[in-house]
Amino acid sequence: MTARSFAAVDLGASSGRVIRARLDGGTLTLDEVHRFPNEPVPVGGTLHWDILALYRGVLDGLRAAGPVDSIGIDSWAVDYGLLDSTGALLGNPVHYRDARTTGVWRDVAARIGEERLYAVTGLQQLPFNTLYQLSAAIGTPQLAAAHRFLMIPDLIAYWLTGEIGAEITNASTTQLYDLRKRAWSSELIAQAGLDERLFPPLREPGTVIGRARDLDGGPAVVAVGSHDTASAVVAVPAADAHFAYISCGTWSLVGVELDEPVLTEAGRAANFTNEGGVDGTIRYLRNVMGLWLLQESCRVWGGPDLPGLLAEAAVREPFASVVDPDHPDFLAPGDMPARIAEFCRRTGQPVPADPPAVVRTVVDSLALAHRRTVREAAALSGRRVDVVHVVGGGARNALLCQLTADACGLPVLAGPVEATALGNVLVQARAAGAAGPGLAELRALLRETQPLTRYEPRGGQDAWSAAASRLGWDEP
Ligand code: ADP
Ligand code: LRH
Repeated sequence: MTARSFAAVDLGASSGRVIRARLDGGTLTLDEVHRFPNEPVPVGGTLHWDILALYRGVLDGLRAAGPVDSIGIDSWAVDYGLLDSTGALLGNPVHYRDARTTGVWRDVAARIGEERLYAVTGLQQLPFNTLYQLSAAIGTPQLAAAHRFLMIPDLIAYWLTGEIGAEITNASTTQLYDLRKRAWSSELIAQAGLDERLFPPLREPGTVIGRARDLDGGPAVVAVGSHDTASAVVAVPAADAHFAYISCGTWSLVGVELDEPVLTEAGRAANFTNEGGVDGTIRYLRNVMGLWLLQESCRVWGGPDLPGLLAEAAVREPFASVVDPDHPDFLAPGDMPARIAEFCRRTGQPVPADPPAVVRTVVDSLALAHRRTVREAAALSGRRVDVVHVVGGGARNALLCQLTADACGLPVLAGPVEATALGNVLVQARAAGAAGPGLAELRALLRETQPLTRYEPRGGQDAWSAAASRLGWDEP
């Protein structure tokens, strides 16, 4: 079989990258050809993505990648751009961490009905779901002038190819998508007071979007799991169905992969989400605030050496203080160490005295949240979990992986770090007839080609239970 190469454009909340992958028989190699920062910009009190800087990074990366068989694009979920009737972008896309939905989401959810929203979309309530962002924009001249709504990867694909469409895994994060009909929800769009004509035709992962007009040779752009978490879950190197995953980067997306959604009242009350995965799978998971707490602390400290800081944190006292990583105070950008200190003060715990102590508090707290969420995912779905896969940048954090194994009382298999790009590439490779056919075969290829690190649980479950009860968490 001839060698194939594919380019994955992966836009994460902390950085964008273009990765070239080469698939030659049973060998799969990755080469990061370009990485660029993703730095949001506050303008007039609103936090924006710097979408043109990101697009420039995409083009520079694709040019550096050279000739490829195809290109796939993924990014974080929920955010979007609006096009006018000539196809021009109306304003810069707004960052999901912007405060404009804070006062909106509860009212909209109450008006439509939380039970109905969950029955149709299966989604967790996050204040920044697209439904709430668009609701906050109702009445603005920008929305009035909008002709089309495009999510971030669909916008990049449109700029590359001129083709309009909405890829389903990312559409499933909008809270305007009917999970079972696999279509935009006319009912919810109407109830939200939006114009259904905004929403483009849906496309499935694996379909050709068009040709990248400005690149030499005009390579094909292929739809992948354009929600980064959908691509990351494709690249979980699981050997059977009894696994939980933690897609661990800016967020920790913690859950199980299912064939059917779980739309129970218990799942809704626990704020579990049913996001659409590749091949009709369901990503049954909950968002844990993730390494954002660490990233934002490091920004405030002026960018210290992360591996050095983690090594110091590893020898600090465990459980000195723990925080609930999902507390709404931690969502917006700002002085994270000060917010962590305030949480500790409020809950009568010692305030971490220096950066390694803050890092230890964050890592202990994330491992604790991983434990709670893995247990809940298993209990709510009825899926037995024998192993926890940690993929994404967090797989490089040995302290977090070990503590997650300890906390869950299960082995952790860490890697691949670039799971999202790999999932993106594998769906392209399958569309080209060079891999697959099923997720099982794609994952077997990963197990054979990607380095993975195993962490065994070291016991001490009582200490984790005690830490959970300090936060008032009921554990299943
Ligand atoms: P995203 O796609 O959301 O931007 P990534 O999957 O790239 O996130 O993960 C970024 C995170 O990976 C960083 O916040 C950092 O905590 C972690 N990370 C990156 N490099 C290292 C490292 N050398 N050691 C430990 N953690 C790391
Ligand atoms: C991770 C992610 C996550 C969403 C969040 C907005 O990058 O896509 O799945 O909930 O960003």
